[in-house]
Amino acid sequence: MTLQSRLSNWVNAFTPTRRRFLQSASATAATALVVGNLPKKAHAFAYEPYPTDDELETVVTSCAHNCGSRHMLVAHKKGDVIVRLSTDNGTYQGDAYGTDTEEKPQVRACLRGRSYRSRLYSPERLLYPMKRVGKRGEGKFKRVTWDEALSDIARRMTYLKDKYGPTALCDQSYAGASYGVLHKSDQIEGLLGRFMGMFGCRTSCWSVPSYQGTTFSSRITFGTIEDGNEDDTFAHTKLMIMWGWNPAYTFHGGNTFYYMRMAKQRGCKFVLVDPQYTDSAAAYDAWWIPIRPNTDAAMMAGMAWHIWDNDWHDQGFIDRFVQGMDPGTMPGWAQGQESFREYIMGERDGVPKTPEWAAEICGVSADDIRKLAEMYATTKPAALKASWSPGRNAYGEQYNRMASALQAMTGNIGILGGCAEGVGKAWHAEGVAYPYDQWANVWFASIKSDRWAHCVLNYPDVKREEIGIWPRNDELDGVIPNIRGIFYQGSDWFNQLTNINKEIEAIRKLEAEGDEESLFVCMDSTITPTGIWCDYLLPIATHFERHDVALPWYKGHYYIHRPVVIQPLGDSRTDFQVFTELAYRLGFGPAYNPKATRDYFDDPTDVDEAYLVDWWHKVRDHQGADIDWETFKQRGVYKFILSQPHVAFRQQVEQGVPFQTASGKIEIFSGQLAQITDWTRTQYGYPIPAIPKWIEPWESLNSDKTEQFPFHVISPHPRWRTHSIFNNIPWLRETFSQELTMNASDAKGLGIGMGDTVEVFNDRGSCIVPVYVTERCMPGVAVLHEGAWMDLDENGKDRSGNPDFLTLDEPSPAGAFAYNTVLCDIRKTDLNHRPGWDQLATARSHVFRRDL
Ligand SMILES: Nc1nc2c(c(=O)[nH]1)N[C@H]1C(S)=C(S)[C@@H](COP(=O)(O)OP(=O)(O)OC[C@H]3O[C@@H](n4cnc5c(=O)[nH]c(N)nc54)[C@H](O)[C@@H]3O)O[C@H]1N2
Ligand SMILES: Nc1nc2c(c(=O)[nH]1)N[C@H]1C(S)=C(S)[C@@H](COP(=O)(O)OP(=O)(O)OC[C@H]3O[C@@H](n4cnc5c(=O)[nH]c(N)nc54)[C@H](O)[C@@H]3O)O[C@H]1N2
Ligand code: SF4
Ligand SMILES: [Mo]
Repeated sequence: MTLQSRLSNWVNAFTPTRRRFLQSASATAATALVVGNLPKKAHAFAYEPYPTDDELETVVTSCAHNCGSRHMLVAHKKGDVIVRLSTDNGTYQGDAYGTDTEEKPQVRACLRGRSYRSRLYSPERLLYPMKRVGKRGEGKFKRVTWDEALSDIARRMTYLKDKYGPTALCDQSYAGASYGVLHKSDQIEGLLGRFMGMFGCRTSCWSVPSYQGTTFSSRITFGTIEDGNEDDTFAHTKLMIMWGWNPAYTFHGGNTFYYMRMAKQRGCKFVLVDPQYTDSAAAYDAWWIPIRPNTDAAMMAGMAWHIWDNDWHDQGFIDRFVQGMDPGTMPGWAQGQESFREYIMGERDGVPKTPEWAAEICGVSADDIRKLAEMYATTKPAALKASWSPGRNAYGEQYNRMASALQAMTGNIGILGGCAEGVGKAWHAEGVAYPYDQWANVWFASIKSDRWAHCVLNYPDVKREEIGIWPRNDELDGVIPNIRGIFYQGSDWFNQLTNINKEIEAIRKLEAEGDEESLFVCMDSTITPTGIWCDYLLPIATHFERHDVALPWYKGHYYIHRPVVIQPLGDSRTDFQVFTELAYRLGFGPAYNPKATRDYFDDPTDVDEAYLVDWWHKVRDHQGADIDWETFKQRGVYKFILSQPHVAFRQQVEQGVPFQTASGKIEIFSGQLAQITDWTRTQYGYPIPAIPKWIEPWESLNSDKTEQFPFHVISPHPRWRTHSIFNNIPWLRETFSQELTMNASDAKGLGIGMGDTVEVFNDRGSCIVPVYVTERCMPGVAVLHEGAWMDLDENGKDRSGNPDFLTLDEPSPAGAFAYNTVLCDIRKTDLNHRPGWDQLATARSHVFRRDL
């Protein structure tokens, strides 16, 4: 027998033909009949076969959310119902089926995107405006009309502004609706900021949970957050160090894995520095270096020492492009101040940051630190991809700045196959289609985002540095905001910010002052944990139900058209419609949405299209897109072909264009920081050294607090969710579940076995979750993914396993959320874990949908 026929016999043996399948199906049905003794006719098939694509209408659109990428979804619909979703197959930009090249890759959806139908039509979908009737957090609402909801909200906004001033309402919108050009949710370009700014009442939130430490580092060092290469450059690297980066789970671009596999095929070596051995490490056969969380800056300092000690640094690069790397590159005005090299070699403080010194702190052996330093300094080109997670820590900014120093001292910046990330924003998209003018991002106070509860609880006895007030040049400078309410738009921040118990305390404090004295509004497409704590829930049309264009996330160079695929479900409206209508009620409708008239609330079609057409003109004029709007709409996607791989700072390094810093150089010694004299008058509040330094975090495996709380919890991002989005989708929870991952020796020490349920707790809170026991996580560390929908029991204990009951709301000076700076203890419990609200869907929708 040939191999071919052996194979086909083998395949046939396992593939039921339709006939065989029908026979066995009716046999099962017949058996059931006998058992049930019902004289009914057996049906071979309980439902109609699926319609084929040619019976359906096909519409190209994109997936959404703050998930690390932006992929194509293709809706196949019957009437107004999406019956199937597929993704890019190469044809939608007019190419042959299967086109998928290095220059023009397909943007294929991940498992979350492909399950989107179940989010769209989920029982948790919010269909009507709802008004709270129980206590905050109790989850009791009644259905109201839009008119009732918006008149009451407008009235209460006016009351709060008049009584408590222009800081009374806090904007906590975030990136849930991110990366559309028109329907935006975020602090800087979002629709809510402009709405509240025009209204004249807004406390904004300036620190970003994702990467404030990293952003700070990129801006201080390079003068920009656009320090990223496009993903195809990874295919050209010879050494890839994944530092706290797990692209198999947390995407930072749509096709990262494809290009990294290409690098692997071309002989690239991979290293992972991470407390856990990740799927990315497994995929690329990486050398795993387990590191104690929140000690990365120390390990990097040890590497820098070893590189200098062996003269492996690129002095030519340093002399041309870097400020303050060594005494010779210090600016004239700062002569005599400590340079980075002096710090590392211990010339001022008498502590050389040797690999041995670092090993004590980070738990990696000095030999391994030396080995990695040598690999990085002697392999050209080499990519040190310093991801955001290790920066989501106390003094996380120091880790990212230290990484930039390593990248610069080895001359791996601005070259193909190198890497300067950092934030990693690469190709610059034309991002805003709605009126973005002098009213955008107007605020009357701006604070570190996870300090609102602290501010409410301690008002007015709060020092400006405690909440990181951003300075102003007017009489409002330093005014402590009197926060009386929050608008959540595209954000589940009540569930996602640090120290949820403190947020609960704050919201209850306001509630105790009476219903009129505060206002919490949640605009979302589903019922969310945040919504449960709000006074109004406003149903928002999803990106399948409104007209927009999707931008790529931090990487990628394409646009995807998002038509109205189906009509908005229930009574939902777009965010833009809601703000426009509210603006009319508050007296500034025409200014807020200049292309609209009052009937925009009923039909946004022409106005949205007009904004998008204007935007496409900009794309054509500024970016050279060579098709018109109608053709773009018809194809659904426009992929730019770049003349060469996009490498950040290529022009600076190849042509001597100055960097965007004040000195025009890569500032390892920051001129800006060096000149600050009164830190309390900056948004940072507390001192930050002018050069990158190791600073001991307030809790870690090295601190005394381990006697009480011996485990360090990190909370990376889940593969099966985008933060909290998709937590209610059973399909996705069948792929992965919320678990506490811990080392086998630790579990044994606690008498805990695989699958046991534990309580993870510290002095801030606790949560209940099952355990996954493994060797893939280093001893002393426990991993608990962020984004579970908090689910409090009658004793106020979270049964969902949400790590933000454990995190501290004390941010790093530069604003980094310290999500990964958490000690805790773990004990076995009889309490049961509740994985997702959909288990209670019937009960929940009853509570939410009945008329109370
Ligand atoms: N412990 C811990 N906590 C963390 C993190 C961590 O690492 N550890 N990471 C943090 C990070 S980096 C982030 S970015 C945050 C994310 O925090 P969030 O931004 O709060 O998280 P999401 O779950 O993405 O919530 C977005 C919400 O927007 C809604 N939404 C989506 N589209 C639209 C729309 O068009 N309009 C409106 N009005 N709503 C829409 C979604 O339904 C969802 O409820 O979480 C942070 N929390
Ligand atoms: N699937 C999915 N993808 C996403 C998101 C999502 O929710 N789901 N969210 C998106 C968003 S908004 C963001 S901000 C990014 C986040 O992107 P990242 O910050 O890169 O992602 P994380 O998953 O938090 O962490 C990545 C790795 O860092 C490790 N790590 C944690 N603490 C430390 C530490 O102290 N030191 C070291 N060396 N390693 C550490 C974790 O074990 C994990 O393997 O992801 C984006 N992509
Ligand atoms: S990575 Fe994000 S945009 Fe892409 S399919 Fe998954 S959830 Fe959707
Ligand atoms: Mo994020």
